[in-house]
Amino acid sequence: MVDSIPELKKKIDDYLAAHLKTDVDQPTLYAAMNYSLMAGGKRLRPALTLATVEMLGGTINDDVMHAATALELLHTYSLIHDDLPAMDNDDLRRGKPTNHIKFGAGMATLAGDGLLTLAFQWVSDNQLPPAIRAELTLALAQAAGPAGMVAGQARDIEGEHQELTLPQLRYLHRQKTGALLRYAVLAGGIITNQSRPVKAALADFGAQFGLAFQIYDDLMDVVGTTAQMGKRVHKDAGEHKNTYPGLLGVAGAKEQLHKALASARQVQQRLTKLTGKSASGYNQFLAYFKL
Ligand code: GRG
Repeated sequence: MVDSIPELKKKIDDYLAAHLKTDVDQPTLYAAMNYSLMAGGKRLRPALTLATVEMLGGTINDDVMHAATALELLHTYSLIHDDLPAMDNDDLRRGKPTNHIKFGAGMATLAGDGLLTLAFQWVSDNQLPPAIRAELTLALAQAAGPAGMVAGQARDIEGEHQELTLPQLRYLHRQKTGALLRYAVLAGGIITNQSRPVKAALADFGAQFGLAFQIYDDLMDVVGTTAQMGKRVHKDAGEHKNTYPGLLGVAGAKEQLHKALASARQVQQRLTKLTGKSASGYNQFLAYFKL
């Protein structure tokens, strides 16, 4: 039985609220890290990990929580750094002033650095079997680092001055947003010690979900509102960002979103065949995409 997303979110919120303080030894730094971490994120990434663990018959204990919520630390770092004046220069995130507006760019940079580093502490400092901790650490580094999210962000910055092709844009999205969501699902398979083919299918599901997620975010920048999104919208076009609606129009972007979702559903079926267990726990995540 898989918990609902609100149940998972509550577990994650409670765990983060209780555990961040122990590991941060400077009051302003703690305030800055805690400010963005507890600013009301949806917790989709660790929720995907926990739902995957439950779907595969695993139990959510403190060690699993420590490893799974590390990803939210890392995701929050990426948002703080993305909002900095030297990057996207945003003043609103999760419906609140961004970290550098509240704490200044120097402290915001350090809050991001602290969250990134602490994420690796949390995936490695728990009582899961050593081989599982090592595999999680490597997979997280590959997803978040210079062959994953950081590379995607670099492509994004450089791409502002050129029009990318659809395959280039898809690759950028896979790295920038998709890599962490792919890791989120894969991590559930690593924690429950699944076979190689099952882990490959989990990674595929996460990658398709991640692509859909970024296309949806692009679309919502065009058709959504600031109140819905908790951040400024209608920014991408003005900044000459490469986006799906910018390249294909709203209808074309919706078509690509539906394709990514159809692929994700196919992988869900493959997973059920491979594991003999229902993968319907993912349906609540696929319901996120409302157009
Ligand atoms: C700074 C190295 C570095 C990377 C930043 C992910 C990223 C790379 C930047 C974020 C840009 C962005 C807003 C992308 C759209 C998709 C996305 C990641 C949205 C935010 O994630 P949600 O919707 O946010 O899960 P919450 O606040 O709910 O956690």
